[in-house]
Amino acid sequence: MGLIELMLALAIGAFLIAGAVTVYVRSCATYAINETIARMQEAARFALNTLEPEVRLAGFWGLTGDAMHIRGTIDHSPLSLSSSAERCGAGFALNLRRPVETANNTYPLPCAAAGGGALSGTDTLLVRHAQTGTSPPDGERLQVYTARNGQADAVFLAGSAPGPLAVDPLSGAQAQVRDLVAQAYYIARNANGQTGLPALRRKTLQGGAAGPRIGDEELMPGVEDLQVQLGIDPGVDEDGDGIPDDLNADGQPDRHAGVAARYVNPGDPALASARVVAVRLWIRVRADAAEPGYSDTKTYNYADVSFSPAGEDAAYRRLLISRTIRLRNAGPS
Ligand SMILES: [Ca+2]
Ligand SMILES: [Ca+2]
Ligand SMILES: [Ca+2]
Repeated sequence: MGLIELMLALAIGAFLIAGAVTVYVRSCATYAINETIARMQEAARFALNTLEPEVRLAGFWGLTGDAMHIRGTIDHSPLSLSSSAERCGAGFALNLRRPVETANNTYPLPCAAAGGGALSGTDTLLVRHAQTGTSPPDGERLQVYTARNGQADAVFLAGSAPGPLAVDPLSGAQAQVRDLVAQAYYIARNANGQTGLPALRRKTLQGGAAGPRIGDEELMPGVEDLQVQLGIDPGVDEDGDGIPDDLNADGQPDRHAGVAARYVNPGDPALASARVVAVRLWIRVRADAAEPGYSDTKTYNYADVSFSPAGEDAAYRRLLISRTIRLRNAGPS
């Protein structure tokens, strides 16, 4: 082999190695990006899968769908609770008339948000319902008693039910006791162990030897926005005058179709008389680290948000997903 051939062989070899290295580096970068996207998808899905069953059950109380006549609630002979059960307000556990309660772009609760405080501009979502399964009376937690005759329906806190728990041999249980569920979902500024990375958190009514109290837990780091809109059913307008019919003049529509006519932001004046039949959620997730060379130029438009990442913020990958959930207890009436 002459010198020229040798040089040529070396040059070709170097060229091939450089090519292989480039392919390797690029596939590593692609792998890292795919990992980031997969992690964000997993986080968003986990958040929505946690929220969905709770929202779906909102307003479920057991043998009655009507919270108005349940005693012990803030509207009807309210129970007196300890300060630790009332830390997030007396209505946190006892406002059964509002199974879905929301605050627009703010955190409204008197109890402090964990994780460095609530992230401004994010919505807060409160959900209340009875547990899907029945429980024996338990003096350590708030429970809901409902009976087929509706006579003693109540939220209670005692080792014994406020009414009989008879079982009819033909028609089964005549009354039920279920644990009361009350939760508030919000976005905190800091995840556990990573300052500056927002996280989805939840305050939850809990039981315990010292009585009911409010716990707080991180559900998913990386969730930087929670937005909520409510699907409202204004009431049936049979006579076609454009106003929901109220023949008995009690200020409330006489009938509901159980279908969302439109979606409104929390705090919309229409919520005062309309019924909430569906909840639409948006979860925006952010990667936990900035990506060198990446710049997100998208504008995210959803709910009442229009967000264009700028400066350093644009170097993070993001994912926005949405889900609409029909409330199980909001059928026609
Ligand atoms: Ca909002
Ligand atoms: Ca009408
Ligand atoms: Ca009416």
